[in-house]
Amino acid sequence: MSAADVPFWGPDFAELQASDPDIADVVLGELDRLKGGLQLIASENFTSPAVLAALGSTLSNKYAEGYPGRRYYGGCAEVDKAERIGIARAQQLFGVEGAELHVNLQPHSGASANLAAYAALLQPGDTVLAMSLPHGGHLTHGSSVSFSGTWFTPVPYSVRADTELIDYDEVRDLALEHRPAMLIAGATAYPRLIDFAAFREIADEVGAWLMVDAAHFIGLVAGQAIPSPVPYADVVTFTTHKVLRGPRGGMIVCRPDLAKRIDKAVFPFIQGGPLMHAVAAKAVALGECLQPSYRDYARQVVANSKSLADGLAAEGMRPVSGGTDTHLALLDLRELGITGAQAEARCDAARITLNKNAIPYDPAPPMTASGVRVGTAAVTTQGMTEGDMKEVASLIGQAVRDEDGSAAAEVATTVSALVARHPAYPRPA
Ligand code: DSN
Repeated sequence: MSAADVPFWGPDFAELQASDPDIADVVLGELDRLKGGLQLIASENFTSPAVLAALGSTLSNKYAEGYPGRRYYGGCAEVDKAERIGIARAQQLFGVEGAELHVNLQPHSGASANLAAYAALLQPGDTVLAMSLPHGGHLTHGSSVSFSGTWFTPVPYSVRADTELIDYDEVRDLALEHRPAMLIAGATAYPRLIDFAAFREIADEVGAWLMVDAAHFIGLVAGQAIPSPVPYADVVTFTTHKVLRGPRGGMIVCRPDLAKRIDKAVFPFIQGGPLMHAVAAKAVALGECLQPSYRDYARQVVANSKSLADGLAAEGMRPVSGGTDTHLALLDLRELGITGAQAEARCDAARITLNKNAIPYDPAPPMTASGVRVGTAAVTTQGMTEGDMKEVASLIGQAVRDEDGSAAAEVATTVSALVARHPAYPRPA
């Protein structure tokens, strides 16, 4: 195709600079921030240029309420293709031999996916048994500030105080006592594998639905680095932008007999028109996950996470539960005498981005917190391996101990040198 044949469409940065230099500066500033520092927020990643191209495409213009072949608007032939391709890829990626899998690519976010699952399976007031927020759950798992704790009756389960692991006996006891309509497995700050078979058994014993919120770890499932919840759950909800490395958004997979309930809950119950540019970008990301290189990536994410947790332990930060099996680690900072909020701010000053996080049974309030959470999805995308994680751990150790800020510039310089060796979004050769 000659240059003249390339269709004029999509992201044109020169056009943005010419027509809106203020926002163009923000875009460049954010790219500098991403490229110039260490990105260790466990729920973030670097999407590929192909995903970004689909996101910036003219598919954003299209109204397509409904589902492929059954839309409330004309002109949907092309976006129908994108959605069908994405669904087929998700079925290939997450499907289990011999069983059909229904896929909904339209939730705008993980919270929307969860709201749709509640709407599909529950009545207002129903009881939901889920991990408590301070122990690693999510706002949509029953917090009083979310629909989940306001319109439904939450019963929280915790992790054990001694092992900091899910106590399946407690989950079962609570289920038998409260007879929930739904059990939720899945968390935002739980570094260990979850026993989905145990959850299934408890759900069956009390006649509850089992929803798995797999947002954090679904990318590791896609890369076959950890076991899948799909054979056990009635419904699996997730975001597409964490380890999965797609665009910001949500997705649901479920048993085929729940397909109509889930689809109707997503549209028209909680959402209107789907974001077809995001649906297409999800399809691109799912295609990338089907490549053999993505399996190597997922395995490396876990190897890096273990290495980073070990390195941080050597720096005096205690890994909650003793370590990690996934992409994230949660560190207790109390032995260092600093709070999570202080550590976050000191790391920020050294161009290391991570987040303060409550640890189980945290004596500090959430905005202070006694811990930090780190994840290795983004640094692994930029090609870092276990040896780099040792350096990252040492840099975090130096940053968090930097009480007066005098070391921040020097740590930042070393961070810059490290990320320059593994550039995010390198210029094409
Ligand atoms: N806010 C996300 C996280 O950081 O884990 C979960 O939705």
